[in-house]
Amino acid sequence: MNHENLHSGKIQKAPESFLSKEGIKMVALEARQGRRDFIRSAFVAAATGAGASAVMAQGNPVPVDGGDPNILNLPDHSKGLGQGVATDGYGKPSKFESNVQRRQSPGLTQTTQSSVSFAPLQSLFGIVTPSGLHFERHHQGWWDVDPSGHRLMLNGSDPSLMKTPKVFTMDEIMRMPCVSRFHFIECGANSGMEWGNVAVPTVQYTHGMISCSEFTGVPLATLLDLCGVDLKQGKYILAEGADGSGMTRTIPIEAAMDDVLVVWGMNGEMLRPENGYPLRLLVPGAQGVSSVKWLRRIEVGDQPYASKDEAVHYIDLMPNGLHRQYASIQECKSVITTPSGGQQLLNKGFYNVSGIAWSGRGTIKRVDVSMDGGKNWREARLEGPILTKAITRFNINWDWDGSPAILQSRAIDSTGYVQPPINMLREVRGTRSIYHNNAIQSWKLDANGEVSNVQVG
Ligand SMILES: Nc1nc2c(c(=O)[nH]1)N[C@H]1C(S)=C(S)[C@@H](COP(=O)(O)O)O[C@H]1N2
Ligand SMILES: [Mo]
Repeated sequence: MNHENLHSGKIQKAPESFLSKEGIKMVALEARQGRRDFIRSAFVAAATGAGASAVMAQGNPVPVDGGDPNILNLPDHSKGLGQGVATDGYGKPSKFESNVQRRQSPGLTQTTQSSVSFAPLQSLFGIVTPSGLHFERHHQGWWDVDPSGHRLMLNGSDPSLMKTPKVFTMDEIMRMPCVSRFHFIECGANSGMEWGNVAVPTVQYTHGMISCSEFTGVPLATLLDLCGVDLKQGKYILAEGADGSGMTRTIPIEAAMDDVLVVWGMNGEMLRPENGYPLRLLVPGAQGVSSVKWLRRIEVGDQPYASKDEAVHYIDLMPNGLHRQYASIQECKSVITTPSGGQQLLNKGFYNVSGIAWSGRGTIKRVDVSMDGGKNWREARLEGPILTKAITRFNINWDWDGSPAILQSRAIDSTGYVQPPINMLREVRGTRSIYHNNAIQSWKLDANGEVSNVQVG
């Protein structure tokens, strides 16, 4: 009898024990005889006992030598009847994953409405942030807005800037030709505490104000075209949110006509209320504040608006005392998420060092990783898909010899820009900034395996 091994893609002969009613006994016998593949046979015996399929029976071969003998003790879930389909209608993570949560930083003032929750980057894989773990930033709390009452208005600051201003319902917007794209949203203040040499303990709090999702919506260009925007006079747009924060942001018309989206979908379903349900702006590559949530109005103007969120907030205080304004693009950046601050390596040996990289200007071209604080660098593997203005996952093999180390990652984007060391960035931008820290992050690994946040270079 032949059947397919789904893991190796090879056709294999079924082991004898698969056909045996006395599989478990045979396994024990094989173990005494020191057969290397007895664990696979044990799976076979267990699987047939529980009535499982031959495919499961061909699961991962595990070498026997020194293997955990518990593999031979069948747990209840292999012998009994499982639960029926989940009755709550919307799935939840395993109870064993309940520590994977968005959290408020212990280093920031805890308030109920003007708040931030950080994504648990240390627990995530790949490039997509599960919607329930997307970081949150609210200037005046969030609302679960009724879509049937929600409206979006497009108008000109002067009638000459837009021929036919319009008010859209959600139904009207969702009938339009839509696109789905993966993009990150990163708060301009992500990693902001590090400017002042404050070593925030974990990657959740140093970098957890970035998330990446597949967003679905209509290009803003489609709406602007529909309303007859005058692209000769119209130089900027103002995006306005429907929450009490009076959130308004200026966006250059070139971006508005390029890849800016008016989105309702996030990771295959409607936006979550805390992320702007039912409608938000998404300005790919720009600091998060430009992606106005609960979007209610787009105005076309002929000059920047200098609203409170661009004249008083979201400005960078430079060493010479001047402010840098409208610096909205999130420059190329990366961080190692495993291992990272607060984690502990169990012993020396092999580790898959993993992290994320992104650039507000395009795709990630390369990520280098150093284990000695930036003296030597090795190129990491970039895992696909590599998408523009989205998170890219990188991995690199490492054999830890048990001695202290300093782990760093350095990303290079499609424009050739290289992520800078923190002190190089400080030379240009000083130490008084809050926003736009895209410096290389260093994790110190002690001989006892403890990982902590340090500033190097
Ligand atoms: N209307 C409105 N839009 C908003 C905000 C807000 O408070 N109100 N916060 C902004 C900020 S500062 C950021 S970083 C992002 C955060 O998006 P998220 O909460 O979906 O992660 O939304 C932006 N859009
Ligand atoms: Mo933000």
